[in-house]
Amino acid sequence: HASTHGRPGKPQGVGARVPRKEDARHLHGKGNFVADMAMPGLSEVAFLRSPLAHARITAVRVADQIAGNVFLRQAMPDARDIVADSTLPTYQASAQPPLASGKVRFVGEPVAMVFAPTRAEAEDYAELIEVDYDDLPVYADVDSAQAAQGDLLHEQWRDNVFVTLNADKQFDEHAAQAEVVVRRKIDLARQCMVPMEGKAVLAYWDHQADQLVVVSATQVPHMIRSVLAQCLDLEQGRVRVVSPDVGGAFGYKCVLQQEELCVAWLAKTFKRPFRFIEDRREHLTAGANSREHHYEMVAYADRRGRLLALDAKITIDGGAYSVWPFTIGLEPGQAIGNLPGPYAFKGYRCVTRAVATNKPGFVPYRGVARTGVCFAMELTMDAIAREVGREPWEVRLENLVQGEQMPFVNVTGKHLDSGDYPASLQQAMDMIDVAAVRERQRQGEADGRLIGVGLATYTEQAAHGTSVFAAWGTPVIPGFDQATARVTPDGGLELRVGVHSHGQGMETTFAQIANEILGVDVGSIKLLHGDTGQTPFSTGTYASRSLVMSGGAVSQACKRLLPRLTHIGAHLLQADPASVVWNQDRLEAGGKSVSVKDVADAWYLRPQLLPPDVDPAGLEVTVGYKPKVDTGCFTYATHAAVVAVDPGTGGVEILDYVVVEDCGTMINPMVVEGQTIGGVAQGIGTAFYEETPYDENGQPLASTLADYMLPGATEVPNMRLHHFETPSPHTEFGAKGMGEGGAIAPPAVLFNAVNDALRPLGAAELLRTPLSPTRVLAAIAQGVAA
Ligand code: MCN
Ligand code: SMO
Repeated sequence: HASTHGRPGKPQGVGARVPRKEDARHLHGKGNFVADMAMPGLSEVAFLRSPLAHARITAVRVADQIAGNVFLRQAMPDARDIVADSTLPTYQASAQPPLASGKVRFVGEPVAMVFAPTRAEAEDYAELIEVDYDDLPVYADVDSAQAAQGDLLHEQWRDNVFVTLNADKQFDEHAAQAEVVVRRKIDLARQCMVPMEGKAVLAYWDHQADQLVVVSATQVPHMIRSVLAQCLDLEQGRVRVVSPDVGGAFGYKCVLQQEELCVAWLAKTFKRPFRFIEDRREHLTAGANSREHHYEMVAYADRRGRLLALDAKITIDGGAYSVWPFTIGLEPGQAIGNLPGPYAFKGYRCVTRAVATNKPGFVPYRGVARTGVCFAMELTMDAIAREVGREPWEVRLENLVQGEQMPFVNVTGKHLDSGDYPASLQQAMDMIDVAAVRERQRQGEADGRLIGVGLATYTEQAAHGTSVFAAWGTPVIPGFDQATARVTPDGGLELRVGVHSHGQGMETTFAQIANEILGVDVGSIKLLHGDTGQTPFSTGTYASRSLVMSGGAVSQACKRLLPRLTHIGAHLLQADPASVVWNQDRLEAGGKSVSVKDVADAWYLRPQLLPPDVDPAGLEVTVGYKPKVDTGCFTYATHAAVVAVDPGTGGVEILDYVVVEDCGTMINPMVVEGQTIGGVAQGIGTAFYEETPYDENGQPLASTLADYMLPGATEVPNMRLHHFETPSPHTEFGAKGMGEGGAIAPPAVLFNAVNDALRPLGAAELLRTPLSPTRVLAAIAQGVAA
């Protein structure tokens, strides 16, 4: 690894491989998750869920002995439906009731809510509820939904389309120059996120604060407070949202979940504690889905493989409801804007739409639309290479934005801020040794397997701000993020941020930022996060924004504390403030020194020692920050893999996997590597294993982890990572966000590698996730037959 070891004199500062502070707690089983919490009088909640994908509810019968424990939509008139509105011109908003009302729109939609002292009892009660349904036509895929006549998902809509977006940038003039035209249909399966902890929420009434407290496994506590206050008709000050330890989120927990609203309503209504813990079956069948994109790509290129224009049609299966706050508009918005990725072509036409179907709603998932667009773009790049008879990397080198062109505004107006994309490709080729792979292919493998190499380069727009979100039309638009930094009476440091760390390691990395500026030992720095009662406002953790935004605010807050500490410290040393120097957390002058602790001691307990002109704001700062531009910073990477395909069984083994990534200055390279490796593991799942299939009646076919396959330790190979560190010109320390990137490229890389391996057999190209052995064998059979 090209590693950084902290700057001289700053062994815990920016760039240091500080072990994660949070790990000791988790490794010793001391984490505190919603399911760990105990409370006197706690009731557990279960939901009766729809067995049908699209039907009218004609009657509900609840046995008398459980009537007091069961709630239907009409019992909650004071709760509003969840409506994620958008300013996109063609957008049609859905109204998602907390419990189905009148009709159901997907299998698993909650119809009734039941509480009891235990979850088992609540489930038993739910079985005593009888519901009569009248079938409606089921739209289980985007084609049937778009062809619908009458009986739309949402009665008042024009058609079953949430939103349509169009782009046309000098398409005709550039396409007209083309010498070759390459067409591909490319599809990504529907899948779930499967965090270790599903959705979990506990709500109670704090009588002392006269406040509804909602303890929720969420990435976005402040936003959940806003929307719950709105949906429950409470003042914001009457709601506190706390996000405790969260067992992975990956986007699933950045939206309001209807169960969250239901449980909060119970606590508001009955002024006592209620809890809901999603089980695995609920997650896989009724929880949110993601990734399902369908592409029709037409690439116009010259004979060298230089892409001149791209025509793309992208159809996204949005499920039944648009999620709050991002709306389903986020997905086509990001897809249409990010499809060109790292490439410099000039002609672009794209129409993308999100279609409503009778499936659970579509939630952003690590990488968001970029996993889909990278898959489509990179498979198309390989298809162009085949067409013009060149190596895939040669074609990419023709098309990538060149290092000396940076900063570069691409065809969709993305402000690519820094870096050298071709250099990352070259580095990945060197590490994976493409020449050696080609030689090995010529020799053939003793065991009869076929070897293939694949690569993909992508951009990861991260920490994008106000203008970008405004263009996506979402009701929540991030602006400044704030942080509070406070020197505690014992000389430690307390940081407060409104984002939430649920595995990203911010308790460590934010402490490193503070250490870089104030020298306080990382062990004495405490990060308070994820509690609207204790932290300044932030829209939360998503879009790989926390480090740049909240970390930037931490940096700014510490920089404002520094002169105050210096001023008091110099006075204690009886030195001229201009003559003192900081060495770690000690201030030195004339052979004497005082520590941050001494300064804190003076401020809190010995005010007689303070300088007469001391700043009365003391040792606490709250400051807002956003980067110099709000167009985001563009992390990028090239991933490359070598695979071996067994043409007899269709089995694929990953022999080698390399990542060359550039997220600007790394705060902690070990954390960056952990984030990358975790993301790649998820990307391997998308490529090879994960799928939530639905039959034509809208019935989910993978309802347990026996049917829904996840990669385990044996499916995730060791990876070799290499870092470039091109600082972003727009952010504190030049750091760029990277939390999603690992999950973007693997499907593209692995499909390209498998297709490369299968070429000698004349196999059909594999263009649809997941890449199962059955599909590999079918591609071989199809190709040979053709
Ligand atoms: N980091 C760094 N140097 C950089 C960039 C990042 O050291 N140049 C560190 C940061 O300090 C932080 C981590 O890497 O500790 C990720 O930072 P960032 O890129 O800002 O991403 P966020 O913290 O905003 O996390 C969100 C991102 C998203 S959107 C998803 S989805 C995702 C992901 O993070 N979900 C995760 N990684 C996850 N990791 C875990 N374990 N669990 C999830 O649910
Ligand atoms: S999918 Mo990540 O929460 O942006």
